[in-house]
Amino acid sequence: MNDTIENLAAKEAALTVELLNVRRALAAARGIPLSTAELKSNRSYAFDATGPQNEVVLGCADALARYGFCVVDNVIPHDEIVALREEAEQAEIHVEGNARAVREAVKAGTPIERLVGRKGYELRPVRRVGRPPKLVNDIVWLPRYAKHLAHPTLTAVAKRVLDDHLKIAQLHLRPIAANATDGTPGGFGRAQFRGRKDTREWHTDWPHDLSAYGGGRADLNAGCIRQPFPDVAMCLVMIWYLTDVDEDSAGTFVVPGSHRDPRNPRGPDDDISVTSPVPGDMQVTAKAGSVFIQDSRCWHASAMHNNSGYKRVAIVNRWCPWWVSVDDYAPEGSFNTVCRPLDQSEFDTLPDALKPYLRHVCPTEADSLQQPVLDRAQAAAERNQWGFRFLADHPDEVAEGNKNIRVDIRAET
Ligand SMILES: O=C(O)CCC(=O)C(=O)O
Ligand SMILES: [Fe+2]
Repeated sequence: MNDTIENLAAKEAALTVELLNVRRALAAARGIPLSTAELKSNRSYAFDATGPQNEVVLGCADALARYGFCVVDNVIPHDEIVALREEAEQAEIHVEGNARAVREAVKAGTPIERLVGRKGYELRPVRRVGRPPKLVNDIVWLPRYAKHLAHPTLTAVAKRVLDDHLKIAQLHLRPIAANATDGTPGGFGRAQFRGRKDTREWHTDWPHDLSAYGGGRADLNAGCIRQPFPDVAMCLVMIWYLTDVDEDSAGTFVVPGSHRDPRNPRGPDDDISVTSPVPGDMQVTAKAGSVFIQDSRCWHASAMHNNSGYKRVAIVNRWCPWWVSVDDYAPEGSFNTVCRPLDQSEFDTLPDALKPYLRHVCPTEADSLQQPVLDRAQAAAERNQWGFRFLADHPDEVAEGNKNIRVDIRAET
């Protein structure tokens, strides 16, 4: 019976290989793709919003755990897409114009606090006392989109994966230019690097964005989880495509399964080039009106080429559970996209379904934990009280009360 450590280790290794093979066979039998090529062509990362909600939610949660991303098709009704796209195009002009005006005024020497309330500058006070104002939340220019943002299936996915009380930590547009008539190539990022299909801009997103928006600058660094990342989903990034996307029209690049890899494209010790393709990477394919959802740990990139002839129009939001400190750092980050604020009247005009997720960005709106979080705390408090009632009522049985509870201290390996 008393096997040697060597024999036991050899048995463990053999069983591990067998287990892996059985799992692969099981995955294949269940229709789960084993290669990126298969995943790309069968789109088993995608689910139809018009299907039964519980199935869509389970499918998305499973895809997020397995691949690090999923797509929900048909979130926006077809007859709304053009209007939302036009609204986003107009919003882009407002957002950029506002940021430019504020930047120029600050550069010319006006303290940013003095621009609040001045015509031509849309700045709002933030919740944290002593912090400078920030650019207003982009949602003020997207009232039509606001009606769709708290989509019941998407919020159910986010609640299942993250927690019951959610915050929209960031919301912004992410257009990707088409080829311009002056010869400037389409794509994301600096014009000099655009146009090539064989280059990338790999990163993971906040709070797993290793350079944390500010690098070594204490005034701009928004914080980042330390490597290796714990295996916990802390943020879901939702990209609402308002144009069709594929390999020619700026579908998001992803590396399936990368959310669980201890390395990171920007990891100082990980020997990865952020600008080179990664074997097994792929671009998402989706119709306008679909929403791409990814775990913030998934390695991904905006396409640096766009040969479709049209600009990609998309809106990004980052959803976090209540326990992620979405707005504590980057004390001078007036221009970043973190928790851009709303004033009370702007908050009041949001659709009721959206309010719980943006309450935290309105400084005059009271913010507290939401009902499901309270319910589970109440259940825990009652369970705690039960233990003390048990002690009071059955003092002779207490010592034996947990005799069936076993906690295993043996290490996995
Ligand atoms: O443009 C895309 O498809 C990806 C955008 C992205 O990476 C981001 O906003 O964090
Ligand atoms: Fe990103």
